[in-house]
Amino acid sequence: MERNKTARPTPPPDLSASDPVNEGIIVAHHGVAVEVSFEDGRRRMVGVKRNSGHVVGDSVTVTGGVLKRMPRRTELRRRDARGGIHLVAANLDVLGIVVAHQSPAGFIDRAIVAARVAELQPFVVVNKCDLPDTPELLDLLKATYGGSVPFFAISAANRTGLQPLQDFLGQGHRGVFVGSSGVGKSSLLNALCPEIDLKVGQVSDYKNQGRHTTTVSTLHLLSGGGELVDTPGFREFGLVDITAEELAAHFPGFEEHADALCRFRNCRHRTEPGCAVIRLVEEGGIPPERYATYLEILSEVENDQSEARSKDWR
Ligand SMILES: Nc1nc2c(ncn2[C@@H]2O[C@H](COP(=O)(O)OP(=O)(O)OP(=O)(O)O)[C@@H](O)[C@H]2O)c(=O)[nH]1
Ligand SMILES: [Mg+2]
Repeated sequence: MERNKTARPTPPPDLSASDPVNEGIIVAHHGVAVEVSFEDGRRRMVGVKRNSGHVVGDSVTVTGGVLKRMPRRTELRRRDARGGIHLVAANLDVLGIVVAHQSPAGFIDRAIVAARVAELQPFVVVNKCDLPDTPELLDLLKATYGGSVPFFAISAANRTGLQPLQDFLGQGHRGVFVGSSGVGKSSLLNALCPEIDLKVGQVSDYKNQGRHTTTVSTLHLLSGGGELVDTPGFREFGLVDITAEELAAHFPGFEEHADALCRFRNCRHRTEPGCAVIRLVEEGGIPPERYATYLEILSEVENDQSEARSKDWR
């Protein structure tokens, strides 16, 4: 019988179609592979391209070794000192800003604004409250941020102050801890949930911000409820795609006075007539150093906006 020359060879059976579609969450990112935790509790490493854009917290499906990302509910981005943009994690509800020893100038403010714009609830954790130099820092930070965001004073080493944070996270939030290297993010996670047993830095009270103990972001289920991502330390929380109006609305400390309305709805609190923020600074209701920090961040945001606009024109 003459062969039909136009007939195509029979395609191989589509094995992937018979593979079950497994839904899971990325719980660790190792550059060219991610660890996925599936709904039935299994875990598996799945290969990805370097810089594939996947991040811890991403909901994914895995079919026959192929990973597909689902749309994100929230994403938190930051800019580093060299201008590089990083995704911190995906599908978060809360952002835990961890500090110890010193208040990293502007870091807390930028992180709070970034979280609020991304529709995450920010909170501040002051760790190492057992150390003698902490009470002053605690007073300063509490006065600055205590009225704006949930605020927790903790010693991971002595396990004091943990219960209020446990109650907060136990409401079912997925959160992330960010902050400089050595502030005790991994130690806090271990204190909240000892089974996690993360590696922590060697010296118990070192102030060296240069050494990184955690090198990979990892997501953990807390036994008291909620989920937390531990991240490698970083010092820069540069804002990404934030407008001056968003900064003006979300800068911590200004929202407390939201009822003292500015004349203009989109007031940037710089030179506008009838600005309630400027009036409050003059009357002593807002400390001048907080206003100075605001103006510094406002200039950055305005520069970014005009750079973005001139790129659009090119
Ligand atoms: N005194 C004191 N030391 C602490 C406390 N919490 C953590 N430390 C110590 O601080 C050091 C750094 O802790 P880590 O948990 O590794 O800090 P980290 O923020 O995870 O650091 P990176 O992973 O490098 O970002 C370790 O030596 C801890 O033992 C605390 O509450 N009090
Ligand atoms: Mg760590």
